[in-house]
Amino acid sequence: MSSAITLSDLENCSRLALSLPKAHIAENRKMIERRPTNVKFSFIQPKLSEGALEMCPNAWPPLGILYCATFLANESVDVSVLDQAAKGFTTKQAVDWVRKEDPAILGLSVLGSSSREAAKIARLVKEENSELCIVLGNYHPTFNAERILENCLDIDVIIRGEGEYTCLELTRCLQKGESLKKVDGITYRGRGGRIVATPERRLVKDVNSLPFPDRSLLDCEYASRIFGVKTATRKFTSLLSSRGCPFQCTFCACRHFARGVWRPRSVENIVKEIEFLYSEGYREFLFVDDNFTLNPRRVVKFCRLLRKKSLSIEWFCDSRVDNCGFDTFREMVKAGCRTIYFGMESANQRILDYYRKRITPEQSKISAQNARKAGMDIIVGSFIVGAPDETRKEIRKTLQFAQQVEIDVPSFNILCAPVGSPLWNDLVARGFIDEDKHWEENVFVPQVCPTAVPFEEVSSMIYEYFKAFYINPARLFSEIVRMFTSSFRLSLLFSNLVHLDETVETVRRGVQFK
Ligand code: B12
Ligand code: SF4
Repeated sequence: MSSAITLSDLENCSRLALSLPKAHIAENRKMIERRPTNVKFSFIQPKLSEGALEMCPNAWPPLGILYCATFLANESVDVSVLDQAAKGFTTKQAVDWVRKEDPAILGLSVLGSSSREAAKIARLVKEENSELCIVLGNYHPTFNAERILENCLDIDVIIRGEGEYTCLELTRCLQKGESLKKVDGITYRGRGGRIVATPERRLVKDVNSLPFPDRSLLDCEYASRIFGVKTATRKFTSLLSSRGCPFQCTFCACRHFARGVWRPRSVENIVKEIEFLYSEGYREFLFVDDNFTLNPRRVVKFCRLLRKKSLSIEWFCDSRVDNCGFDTFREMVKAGCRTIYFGMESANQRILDYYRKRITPEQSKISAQNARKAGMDIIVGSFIVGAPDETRKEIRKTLQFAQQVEIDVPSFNILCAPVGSPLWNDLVARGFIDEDKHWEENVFVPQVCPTAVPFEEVSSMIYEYFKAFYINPARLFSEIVRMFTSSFRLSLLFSNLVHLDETVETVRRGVQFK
């Protein structure tokens, strides 16, 4: 490997600078920030660690590292990207890929369920090349920066929060051999192994200024699968129309990560990205925003502009149940929105209040009815069970509620406490989560909290519910009728049948409630 950054003392890092022609550096002092460089930054989205619950294998492209890599590429940094799970790569194959790419900096995008795999890759890569700079980013490292550096000597720098500008500044800093102290938003091992955290980086103010993530950096196709079932039928990708969310639901770390600020892209900018993707053959789109429908007026404006472009596309998004009415849903349907995913969470106001969700079960009912009336093809209701102190009766009430609301697909989740969420902090304070023990995993509340219904019991309640839901003759009949009035549903059915073996296999791997 040819990379040349010395990591024994990152604050004094200079070998990368020395590896560039000296005359070139001297000549271009002023131009140094924009000059082409031989610094290569490779990114990996590691697969889930062994034993982690796999819900949506190979579902959607890793937009986070695509945003960072595209941003760097636009600044003349050489980049490459690997989605380990989508490529089906083993740990060894991922390490082989790094050897072949031979970067100076390796960035790993990590959530709780992939943190052990990321550490494994870092270990093996460092064994081969101790001079490679290994950087971690995304939610898990943001909230565990010090702990990771204390526990994992193979990792050199943590990028906290949004990555685009920090990656670029880090790259330039390492290249020039300057002190990392200047780079906001990082935590690293400084002189004598002391852990240094620089000040928070400001959030990207103008999200329209960011380049569209270059999906061609990845050489794999995504099928959009939920629990193994294909949810898109044509060439598919995900995209992001806004960042952040002003709400503060207990189970969500978004508030802490994006500091409660919602930053929308302009509708013109979003439509421009869709038009570009359309020209690349993409026809189906999933918005992965934290809060896509926060401003219904913006949604309507987006839908109207999109319709003017007369593109033959379909798209899907999440929505809260408290901010859009029939008229907004109607505009969305007319503009090609086929599937909507509502965060309904619970049928019990007490539990909704505990989650600080600021909705009522009645709002969930009404939203689903409005979406149905507006002609939405598929309505997904997402629920969470297994909260501390939630009773069996309350769980059953939510399961029954999911039968009563106008949804086509119920999505049941057992409550997780992600690091960075208020729930994690609450369970740590109550002594149910031991940070030293649990920091590297995806913590399901019923597994750690004695006042929750035990995990296995919640799982089997959900499993029994699913059996009842899907073999309910009245529901089956209405779903079949809807199938024949919706070309989208028919094509989905067809698409899953054509790849039945694949679908069955991924469902088998994805559904582990049994
Ligand atoms: C799509 C998605 C998924 C997909 C992942 C598909 C994929 N290939 O990305 C699927 C469905 C598989 C998934 C699963 C899970 N997810 Co998820 N997911 C999302 C979602 C909706 C969008 C992610 C995204 O693309 N964002 C857009 C990009 C631009 O933002 P970003 O990823 O944050 O990236 C920026 C920074 O984080 C940083 N960055 C990211 N990676 C890297 C890497 C490097 C090297 C650097 C320097 C910087 C950097 O720079 C980026 C640009 O600024 C987010 C919510 C959200 N809107 O972000 C939740 C979210 C990330 N998921 C979350 C959770 C909890 C999960 C699950 C644990 C759910 C579960 N109960 O099983 C699993 C775990 C998966 C795992 N690997 O561990 C939480 C994470 C919270 C936490 N503290 O970890 C989020 C934030 C949702 C939430 N609000 O709570 N998820
Ligand atoms: S769950 Fe949704 S509404 Fe609640 S804080 Fe997270 S992103 Fe916002």
